[in-house]
Amino acid sequence: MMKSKPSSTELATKMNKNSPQEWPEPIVRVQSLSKICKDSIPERYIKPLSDRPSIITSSDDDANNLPIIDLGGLYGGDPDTRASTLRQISKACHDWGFFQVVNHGVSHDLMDLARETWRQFFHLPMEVKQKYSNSPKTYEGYGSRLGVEKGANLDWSDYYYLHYLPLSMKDCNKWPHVAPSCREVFDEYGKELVKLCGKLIKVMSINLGLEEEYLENAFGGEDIGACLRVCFYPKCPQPELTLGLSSHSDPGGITLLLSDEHVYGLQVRKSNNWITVKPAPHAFIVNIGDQIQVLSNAIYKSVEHRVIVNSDKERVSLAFFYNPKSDIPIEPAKELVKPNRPALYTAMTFDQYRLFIRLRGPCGKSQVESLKSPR
Ligand SMILES: O=C(O)CCC(=O)C(=O)O
Repeated sequence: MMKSKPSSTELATKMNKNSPQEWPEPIVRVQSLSKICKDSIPERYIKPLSDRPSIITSSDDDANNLPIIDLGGLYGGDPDTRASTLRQISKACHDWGFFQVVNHGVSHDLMDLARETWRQFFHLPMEVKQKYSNSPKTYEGYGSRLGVEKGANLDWSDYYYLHYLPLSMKDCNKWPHVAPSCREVFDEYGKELVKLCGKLIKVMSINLGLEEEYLENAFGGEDIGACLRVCFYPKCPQPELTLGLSSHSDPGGITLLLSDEHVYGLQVRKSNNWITVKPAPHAFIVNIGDQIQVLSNAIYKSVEHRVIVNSDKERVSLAFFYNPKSDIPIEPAKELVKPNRPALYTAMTFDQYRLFIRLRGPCGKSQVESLKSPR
């Protein structure tokens, strides 16, 4: 008898049991490579021709930059301005899956301080940073690769990953100690961003025609997850051959990215082009992750993005991920399932889903596509 293909849930449960504990080979810090590779990069970092940044057009004109939305209109008390802001966000979610927000309520000083404190971390001596080295078990700490496939092609970046929520996962002792008050800065930054994500997810619920609290409750209410990945992209002698971060969509709910204001790098897929994002001063770049795509039954889509690197400038960015509680099944909202639009996805917990991502590393949109219900 022919054996039926395992469902994505069965596969993830099986993988959970075999969750990798160690990296498959010694970790090489890209920052160290950047110092020694003056003219060329090691072969492992060279991307296949079709993925290299140089052969895909990117548009630099302003009309093609991400929409910039002033969030002040949501809370100013004027119903027309509020309705117009909701519409702008709705349009951006449909058209781009990405937008920038300004007047978002997070202190500019805190944003600058958080980014510059993290920059300092990456400029500490290597032996200090190595004390925070991570493993693929939780990814928490200082890392240089995503995915555990031996011999895999790698990206030109190092990173630091830490948990904010749920509180049971938050362990400030695993956060780096860069300067006396740095952990307070990182803590305050996390609290402010959780608040902002809470506001944005309400707006998305309303725009989808759901109860204001729907998405937040589907994410687990008080028990949502939040984590930060700080990416460090060192200078690269051959930026045309590699990527700082390969094309991927974000696995979680929504992401708030604080980009390096002076060094471009993020590219977003729009139709068949890669658009290089020009960050507005003190803006957060917001994007929809795979879990919102699933909950909205693909009315909103998580969009592929990637990062290019520079030969003469390093870049630091802070990606803050607001995620569902790890163990509740995420599936399309019943209100968004209609006879002419059946549920596109089978339910899966975020824990199971994240394991897919962590084993394989960035893979375009193939991960969320793999969740599609068989038809
Ligand atoms: O560095 C960036 O601009 C984007 C980072 C990103 O996409 C990620 O960390 O998932």
